[in-house]
Amino acid sequence: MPAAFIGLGSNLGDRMGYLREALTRLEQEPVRLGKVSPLYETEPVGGPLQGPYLNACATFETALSPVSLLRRLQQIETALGRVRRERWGPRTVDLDLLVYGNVIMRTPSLELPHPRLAERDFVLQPLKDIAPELLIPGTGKTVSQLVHERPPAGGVRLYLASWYHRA
Ligand code: A4P
Ligand code: MG
Repeated sequence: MPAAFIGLGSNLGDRMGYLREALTRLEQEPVRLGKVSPLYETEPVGGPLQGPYLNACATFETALSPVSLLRRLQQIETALGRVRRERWGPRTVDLDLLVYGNVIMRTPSLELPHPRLAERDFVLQPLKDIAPELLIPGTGKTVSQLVHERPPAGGVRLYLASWYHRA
């Protein structure tokens, strides 16, 4: 089964509670959860003035296609009270599909790998914790290499190493 990697983020309300609930709901889908990264507190990138995020990454194996997986992630976001207002605005929970196997696709509703992955420390840092040797399709580079090429990550600090207990 292909391995999928997702990025989780929250900067509204009970941030850690939302991220835990998102993973618990994901475990109710036909997926086999693998590693979950530590939780980082991160300064917001882009968008309006907003509070700090908690970010993490997780990996799982799944037989769901990329499109059905994205749909389920969006359903979980909605169920957890995500209201889409402005792009890059504050949210209770954001679930981004970062990488799905070696799939490369560019459609309006789904781009794989996630187009902004390589320039975001709040994604790269937790992703490196769970998959340093993961080759990002289309870049020819591993997560470790991408991290190495970035200026030292400011605005990303370890918040909690172990925060998710499997359902
Ligand atoms: N979409 C296309 N490809 C994907 C993909 N691989 N994964 C489409 C998920 N969605 C994908 O997303 C907008 C549209 O992207 C969807 O309709 C989907 O079909 P959205 O979640 O509705 O809106 P958004 O999250 O505000 O926009 P976007 O462009 O996904 O923003 P990002 O890149 O997710 O950035 N700062 C910190 N520190 N931490 C954060 O987590 N997150 C953001 C959002 C901004 N700043 C942040 C953080
Ligand atoms: Mg998003």
